Amino acid sequence: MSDRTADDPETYDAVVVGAGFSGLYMLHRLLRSGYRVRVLEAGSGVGGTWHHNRYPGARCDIESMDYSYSFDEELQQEWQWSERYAAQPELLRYLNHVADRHDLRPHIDLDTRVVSAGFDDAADGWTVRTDTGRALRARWCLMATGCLSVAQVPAIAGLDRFTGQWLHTGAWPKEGVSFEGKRVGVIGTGSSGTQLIPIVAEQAEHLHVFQRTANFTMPAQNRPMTEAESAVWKSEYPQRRAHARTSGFGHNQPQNDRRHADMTPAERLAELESRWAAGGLHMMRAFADVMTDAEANEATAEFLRGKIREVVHDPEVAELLSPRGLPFGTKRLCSGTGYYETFNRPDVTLVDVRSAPVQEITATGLRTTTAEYELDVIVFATGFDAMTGSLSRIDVRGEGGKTLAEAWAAGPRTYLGLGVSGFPNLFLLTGPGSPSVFSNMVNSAEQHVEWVADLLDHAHHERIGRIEATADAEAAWTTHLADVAGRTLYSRARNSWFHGANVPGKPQVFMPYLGGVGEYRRRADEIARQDYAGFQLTSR
Ligand code: NA7
Repeated sequence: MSDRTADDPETYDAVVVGAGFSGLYMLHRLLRSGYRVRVLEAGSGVGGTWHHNRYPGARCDIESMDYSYSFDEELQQEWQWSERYAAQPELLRYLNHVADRHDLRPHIDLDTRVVSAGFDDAADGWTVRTDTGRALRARWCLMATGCLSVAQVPAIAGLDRFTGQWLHTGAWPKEGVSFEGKRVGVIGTGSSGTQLIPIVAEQAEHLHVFQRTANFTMPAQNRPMTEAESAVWKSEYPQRRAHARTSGFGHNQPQNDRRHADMTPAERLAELESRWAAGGLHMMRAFADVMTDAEANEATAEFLRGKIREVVHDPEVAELLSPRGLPFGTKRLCSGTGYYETFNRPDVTLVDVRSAPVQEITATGLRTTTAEYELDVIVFATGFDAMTGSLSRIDVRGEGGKTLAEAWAAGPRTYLGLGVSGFPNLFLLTGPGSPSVFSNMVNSAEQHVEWVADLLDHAHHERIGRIEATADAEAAWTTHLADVAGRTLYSRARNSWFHGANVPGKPQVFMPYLGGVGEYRRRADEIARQDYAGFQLTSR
């Protein structure tokens, strides 16, 4: 159903930026509708997050049976996940399989970074330029650039002088890294750090963990996925996928609908223990009001501190590992294996860089305000310029040459996290303002892809050449987003990447939508039914 002239080999109906979960499915959907599509991917392979995050221990924290595509019934019946939570190599194999299975590779350019995207008012289309010197033209520009794809290495003085090896978890070398016999320092104790630390500890001669903020790390309770367990899931997929789509977070973890105050002390304890035993992110759903009521939240936090004290032998280390001062869950809950146990090892030292910050990297290690550490390898598990970082690194210019950086100077403003006023025919997949990182990303990616694909099909049939979020719709959505976040404890914990606090100079705005995956989908579908209310659709 191509609607562009095909004379110019670099003219397409749609350009998709990124070949991760969103980009691959977007490509598949558009090809199925008969569009001419090109996908541009900066990495040397498909897979996005799972191509780049190859650090030892990298693993999804949503169960694989949920964290997988639902659009291909045969695929979801055939694919056998080996573990409850798939590790990075298996996820990457899965995404490569999808690329082959649906013959997507001929439409993807790897090792191709998009440097700019400019809207041409007269042509109602975009020109997308790459670091390989190409200029692709397309009516629709679809940003599938990921929420956590720009690695954030802190600006610590002296890194250029370091004579050892340094790495960031989010840009891990394909050939891997050996820590055998090495003195290793890991900076950062978020999801990546807490997954990596137990594995590095097993190999390194000595491991120093430089912790600025303690995070709660749940035992993942990972285990092999038996065929029997998998068969039950597969037979129940119709109901389970349907449930995930209308749930709060896009997966099948059960939610306790009772408020903390409405339960007896014995019931609360039983609930918390069962969540601990279930592992992973189950604790986030322990009480209906765990993220809105300070008492429910603190009870959960104190239960977890008790678990840390049970595991960690040295009471001072246990206390240092115990998060305080931030409500439970307002920094992303971590899920790992053997994390707290690692600090009982004689060859692992926890260093508090909150009270004595890292001052500089030296030629042979690292110096805090109170001590110096000799290191052969420094691993930065220091996170990402989340949600907007991948977009802000592209020079995106909309109507009248206005840049996205200007439009978002005070923080991202979107309509549904999908459209931006002043940037017609540009769609963000799992963008800021959508549930995205507050959901099973695969579920959210599928929902955005299907919503956008339906819109583009509608545009084709109705001969619509231009689609743009109105300023009013964008303003109302931005207000709604902030109102929803304001009703939760997240508004009390501004020191997180959800607010952009981890990137110096970044506007401090709560970026993901907290209204829930089901509610978000309901609203998005309703908007589509109302002829895409809030978007201005203009005929060609
Ligand atoms: P996160 O969750 O952003 O964690 C980064 C960690 O690095 C966190 O503990 C930070 O401490 C720490 N950090 C960052 N900069 C510094 C400096 N300069 N000094 C000391 N410590 C520092 O990133 P992850 O990769 O672990 O996880 C990202 C998401 O991926 C995760 O939430 C899941 O959704 C999957 P801070 O808390 O800022 O004090």
